[in-house]
Amino acid sequence: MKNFNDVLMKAKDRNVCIAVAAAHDKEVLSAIKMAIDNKLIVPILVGNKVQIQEYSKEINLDLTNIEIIDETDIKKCSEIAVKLVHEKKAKILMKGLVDTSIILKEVLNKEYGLRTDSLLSHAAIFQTEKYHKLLFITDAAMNLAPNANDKKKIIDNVVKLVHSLSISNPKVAVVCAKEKVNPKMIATVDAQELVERNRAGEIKGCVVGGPFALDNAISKEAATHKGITDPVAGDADILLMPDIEAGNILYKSLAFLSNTKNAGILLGAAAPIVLTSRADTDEAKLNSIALAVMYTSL
Ligand code: COD
Repeated sequence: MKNFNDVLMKAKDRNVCIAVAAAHDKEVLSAIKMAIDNKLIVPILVGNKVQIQEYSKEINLDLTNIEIIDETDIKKCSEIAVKLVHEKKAKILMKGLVDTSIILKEVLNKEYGLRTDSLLSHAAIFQTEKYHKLLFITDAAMNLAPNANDKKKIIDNVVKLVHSLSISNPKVAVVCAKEKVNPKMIATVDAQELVERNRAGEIKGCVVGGPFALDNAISKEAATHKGITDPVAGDADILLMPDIEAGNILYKSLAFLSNTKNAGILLGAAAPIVLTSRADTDEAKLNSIALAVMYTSL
């Protein structure tokens, strides 16, 4: 799959049940409407019912057959939506008008959360005319300063997502500030370790390359200019970012400063979690729902 349209087409007619935490948001409801129209989902909306009704009227979302759980407190909304997934009444969780850290704390709740043995991590996906395929960026939203072991688990999570889109053996670029290993720059040391673990067969289903500065990961021209011959250089499917600040800044730069389409999803939990920034467009939220639908059918 080369773009979000391909993903949307594949995710059609699956009607997967999704629990939306703090659904009282016009962009969220607009994405839900488009997802219903394409038969992607059957939603359960948790949030301020009066506001949900008002926004739905404005965007012509027919609420007749949609279950609404009336709750105004956003932490409680998150708890209820997480429990719906925990109890298997829904197969996908979606973040609505709620802070990422608030919903993540509910997801991590030991009693009713969605923990598994895996590390939870976020993947953002971008489509841009400036790049020849979908670009996956991880982790822009969950893990603050992952160590090499965490990074291995973050790669495992995103590779599984990429495989769900029928993209085999994706190229993972470990992004740093330069392409040579410097013991004082931990990200470059981690990159070297991850490449070795990939070559040893410990990190599977992908080809890991690095360290790379960002330009060498995504531009063949830049890589060639610097004499880099690694097959991942200039052709990365996945950018593994050194920490949350770098990941998040790249995500926001692409989303707000360039002409891109994007999506965001949290991986490694008991169910996929649609996790976009509150400021993201309804289209980004729809793309994220489509990805989550693809992932549930793994
Ligand atoms: N995967 C699995 N379990 C985890 C993970 C993870 N990625 N992170 C924490 N846990 C478990 C820990 O093992 C522990 O048992 C429990 O959760 C609490 O861990 P703490 O004490 O590290 O976690 P918190 O509650 O202080 O913080 C967890 C958050 C996810 C809230 C925190 O990591 C966070 O704020 N992340 C960034 C969210 C954010 O603000 N993003 C902004 C960009 S949109």
